[in-house]
Amino acid sequence: MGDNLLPFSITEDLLDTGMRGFPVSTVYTSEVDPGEGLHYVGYPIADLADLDPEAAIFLLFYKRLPDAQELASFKGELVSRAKVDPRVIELIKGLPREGHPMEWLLAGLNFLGMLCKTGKYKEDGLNVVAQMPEVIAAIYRVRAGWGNPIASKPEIGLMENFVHMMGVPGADAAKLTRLMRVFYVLHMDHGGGNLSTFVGKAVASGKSDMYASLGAAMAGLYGPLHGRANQECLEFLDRCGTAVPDEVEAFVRTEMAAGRSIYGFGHAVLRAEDPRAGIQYELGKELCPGDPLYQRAVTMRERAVKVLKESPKVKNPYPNVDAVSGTLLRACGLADSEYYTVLFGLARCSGIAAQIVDERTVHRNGKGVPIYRPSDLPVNQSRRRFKA
Ligand code: NMX
Ligand code: MLT
Repeated sequence: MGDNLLPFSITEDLLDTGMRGFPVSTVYTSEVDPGEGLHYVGYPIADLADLDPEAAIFLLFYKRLPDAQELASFKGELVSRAKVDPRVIELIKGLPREGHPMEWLLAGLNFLGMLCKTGKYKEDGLNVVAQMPEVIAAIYRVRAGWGNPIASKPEIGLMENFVHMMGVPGADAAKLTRLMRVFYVLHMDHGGGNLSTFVGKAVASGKSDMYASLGAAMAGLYGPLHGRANQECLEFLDRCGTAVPDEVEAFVRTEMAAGRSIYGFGHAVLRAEDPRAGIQYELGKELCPGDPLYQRAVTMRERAVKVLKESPKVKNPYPNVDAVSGTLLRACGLADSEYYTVLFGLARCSGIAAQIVDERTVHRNGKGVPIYRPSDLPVNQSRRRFKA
């Protein structure tokens, strides 16, 4: 097995578990407690939800909250990095409508990498953070057929500018901005072991650049059990078609019996309701209390949990970050659920970029962690043994 540094031996029953419970790296940005949920640099997420997104980004990159002067200067820095090379937007305009918005996002990251990379992890990481809003807004406008991209005004603020560039037809910009600010902060980071972050850091460990590493991470986020669960969850609520508690419960039972996922529920690490879900249920009371789809999600909070608790195999029956986010997005004007994962990606790129910067430029006194190369337990090797 090569260098075995573990103080215990790995047996077959510990494998094929998706590495549950195996620590794979040190992480300075965030921590996920099974009971209490997400913390950024020691702060519970509930205390940060109303923070300026720029202050939360500063926190993940510098491991402390900025004072007023530092925040103003960091916002200025992001403004100075915000200009996207116009060739990237032109290339986005040529992408096929058949592609999923996340496939467009992967292409957008590739275009940025091809045309704009400096090869320095922190530099590129902060550039991605500053430029993603314009890239995602362009993806939305071009693919949804809303018209040409709208000129960026980065000085108005990261999410304020994003909502401005989206120019969502018929949307209440103030409400959407309020939602996107909270949505961004909640979705930035979730420890180091979640699929997209783990993959992004693994790819970066081979010294791939920031853009390629984030592209790999976003490919992981695209999966319906991971980031695309927010799209799936909205479609699941649409199919449910009712907010009547007994009917919602019957729908969940039918889905379970058919072997389908109950989207927005369960988690690999959490063993209680995700505080990010709780924050969004509360936000719904402010933004769209009477919205029928929101009501459906609220009923689901009670009845899906009841049904999932009856299943002995489900370790966590409670709502996760995706349980209600789509209902808020739709109520605030973003009707098409196909785009919800790019909004997750917009935020998650900042946390993954911060973790990649740490792993590549801070850990081991700045040398970075070595290339990821875990071991495996060879099975069914009889042919090789026979030959030997
Ligand atoms: N609906 C149906 N089955 C479930 C659910 C659920 N919500 N949660 C767990 N299970 C099943 C799971 O598929 C597994 O079945 P099997 O043994 O037949 O393979 C069994 O229960 C045990 O799974 P757990 O150990 O409780 O959960 P695991 O860590 O494997 O998976 C999730 C975690 C999040 C992938 C799982 O709970 C799930 O599929 N949830 C629905 C999708 C979702 O909402 N994902 C979003 C996660 C957050 N994010 O944004 O990334
Ligand atoms: C999340 O935000 O919940 C995740 O990225 C999924 C995880 O932590 O496994």
